[in-house]
Amino acid sequence: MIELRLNAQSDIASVMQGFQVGSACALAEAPQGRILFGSWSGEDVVIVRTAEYCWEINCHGGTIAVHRICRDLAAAGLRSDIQGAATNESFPGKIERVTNEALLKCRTRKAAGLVLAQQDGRLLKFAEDLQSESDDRSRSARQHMERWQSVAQHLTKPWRVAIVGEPNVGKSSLINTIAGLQRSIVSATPGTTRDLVEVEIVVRGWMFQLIDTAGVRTGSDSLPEQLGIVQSLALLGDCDMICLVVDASSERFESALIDRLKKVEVPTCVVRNKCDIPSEPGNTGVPLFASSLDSVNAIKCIFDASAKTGVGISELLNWIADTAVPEEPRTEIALPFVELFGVA
Ligand SMILES: Nc1nc2c(ncn2[C@@H]2O[C@H](COP(=O)(O)OP(=O)(O)O)[C@@H](O)[C@H]2O)c(=O)[nH]1
Ligand SMILES: [Mg+2]
Repeated sequence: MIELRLNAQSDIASVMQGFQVGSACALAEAPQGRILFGSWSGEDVVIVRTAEYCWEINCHGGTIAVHRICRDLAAAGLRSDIQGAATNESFPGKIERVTNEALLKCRTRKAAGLVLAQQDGRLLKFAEDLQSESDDRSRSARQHMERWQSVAQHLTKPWRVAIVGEPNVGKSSLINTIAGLQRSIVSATPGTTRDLVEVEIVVRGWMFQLIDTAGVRTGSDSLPEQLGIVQSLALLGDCDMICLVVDASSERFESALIDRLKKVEVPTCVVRNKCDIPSEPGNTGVPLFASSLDSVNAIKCIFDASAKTGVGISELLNWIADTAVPEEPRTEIALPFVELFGVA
């Protein structure tokens, strides 16, 4: 709700000309307490005269709509106050609060730099673009939102990468090797005495959490079942990528695995671990496995690696970072925080 106070000299008809009042009663003649329905540059509003020179303007559409009306009123030289539970925070105030809260949660210099840069008025401009009456402007703002929302969200929380695979293929070893190579581990949750369950790492200034699914509450070592669990996590927005580990030296697969993989929509890579071990003579599993995987859409990349020698680890980390952030945000762009603009 916006409260508008005029003074005795104000010509209500001219200052409020932005209002299109649907009711028969003109604004200037409206008695106190009369509810008038109308619109303000396309925004539905309900206006009530609460005192001789005082008006209540109610609109929906959240803080952006309120801010826009206040801006128009200010441009007409009018003083307005925003009141009421739903809108007691102006949109610029909300931007400041959301970005300050985000800043506190940033754990890399890059994330903090991007969040800080958002405080220069660009989010307000972006909000106006979204609300614009020009189709082109609002369409391109919506496209911008779809493109950058995930990056905005992950400035303050890591992307989650589930490491799945049959027992003994080397999932825990891979995580341990990555943790050992990566100097910027942020946190590590121990599972058993040997295995890490979750490790947070930084790649190119972005945060990632690697999750050892065998260690994580799945209660199941069966790979198809693990994938089912990961898939449900993904549906909950709790898993952004899957890294499927197979043993390159004795590659084998069940059809249940392929069936499961076909249902997975999360970007997935296959790591053929233990590539340091020479393949068993006559092992035909490898090409067979690879060609079966061709039918799986979610699989974007297959590469060889060794948790023992470190071969292939940087490729894996590159794939993870490229998948999360296919295009690095330029410092001047607006990053649409969900808290401000909702979900695209
Ligand atoms: N030669 C070789 N051995 C590996 C490699 N990765 C894991 N291992 C061994 O494979 C066994 C199972 O590894 P682990 O990480 O516990 O597998 P997980 O059950 O999938 O977590 C262990 O004895 C590891 O030392 C690798 O890249 N090369
Ligand atoms: Mg393990």
